[in-house]
Amino acid sequence: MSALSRLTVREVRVRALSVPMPRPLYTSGGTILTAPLVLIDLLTEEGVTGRAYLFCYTPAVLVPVARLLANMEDWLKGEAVAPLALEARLQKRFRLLGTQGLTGMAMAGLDMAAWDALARAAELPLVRLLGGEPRPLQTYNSTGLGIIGPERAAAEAVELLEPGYRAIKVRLGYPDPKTDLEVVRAIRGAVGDEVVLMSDFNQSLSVPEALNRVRLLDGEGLYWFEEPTSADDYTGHAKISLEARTPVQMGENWWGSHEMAKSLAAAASDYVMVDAMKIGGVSGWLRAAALAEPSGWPLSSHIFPEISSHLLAVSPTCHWLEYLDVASPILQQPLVVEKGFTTPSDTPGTGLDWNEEVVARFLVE
Ligand code: SMN
Ligand code: MG
Repeated sequence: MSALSRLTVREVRVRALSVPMPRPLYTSGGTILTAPLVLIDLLTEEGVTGRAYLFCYTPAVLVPVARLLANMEDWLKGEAVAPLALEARLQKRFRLLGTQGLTGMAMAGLDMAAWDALARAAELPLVRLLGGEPRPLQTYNSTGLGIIGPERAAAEAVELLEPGYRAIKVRLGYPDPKTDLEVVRAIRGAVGDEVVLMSDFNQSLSVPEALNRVRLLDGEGLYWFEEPTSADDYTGHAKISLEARTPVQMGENWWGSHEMAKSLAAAASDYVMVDAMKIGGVSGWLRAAALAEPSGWPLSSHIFPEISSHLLAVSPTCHWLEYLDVASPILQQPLVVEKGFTTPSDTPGTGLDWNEEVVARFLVE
């Protein structure tokens, strides 16, 4: 019998960390100064450990998410490391409460850690376990470039391209629409016409405001308009998509593939992007990739570049990998982006091994 068929959960080890961001993220939807991360180590009776991290957005939920995961340990001990079976069990446990928000985050973290354990037991990188091969994925540098005004944005854009990227993303949604225009023009002036420039409004506009903003910015050569209005307003997004010549991008806030299906049915956006955590881990991502495939919806990732690189490499409509780095300080082998391309790690699992010395420094609880 191979090791793969025998993995049994022994322990769920959870830690809460506050990790400094290389560049703080100022969005029109809020500011993130440090990365609140929950580290999950899924220990098995067979000695293999699966690992994953969760990005909690705000320190206010960091310890609660860690505590929630610890509370779930008793449900998992002695169970087989079988992500789909675990998901079904946990869905049942949370039926009355629901699986959006913190419960969904915890479930996704366990799913990612379980898949990591399976891939390690099979001695395969996740991408190979899923039937794919590591291959270079076009990657945009999404670090920084927040709501910092035209001059600073132009200078930062140049810095972000220096490692050899050809694509970056600017946060927009300034109170005065004219500032959005000034920022885009300042960046374009500094980086030239060839650079792919995505934009992200982080849900900051009402639909009528977004329609105005789109008219103002449509001729500026932006690659996409991301989340111009509330993430759950699919008809609003559809209206904006119809009006805009620039493709509309959204999806990072879908909690699971069911929400994605509703958004696709409403033709809310031209492009789609999924967040490995909110979509439900590896299992959720695979369903999302299957939904995007029949109509050829270009699928990009949202943060979590390490595991997303494995998942995009097996997604039929793979589009862009977002590189927004929050975990590299705590990793033994941070993800490498080479001249704007990322290749999934070729070691067993998803490529997450903690640098324990650094982890200890950022431990909150
Ligand atoms: C974003 C917002 C908050 C945290 C990380 C990233 C942003 C993005 O919406 O798409 O990069
Ligand atoms: Mg976004």
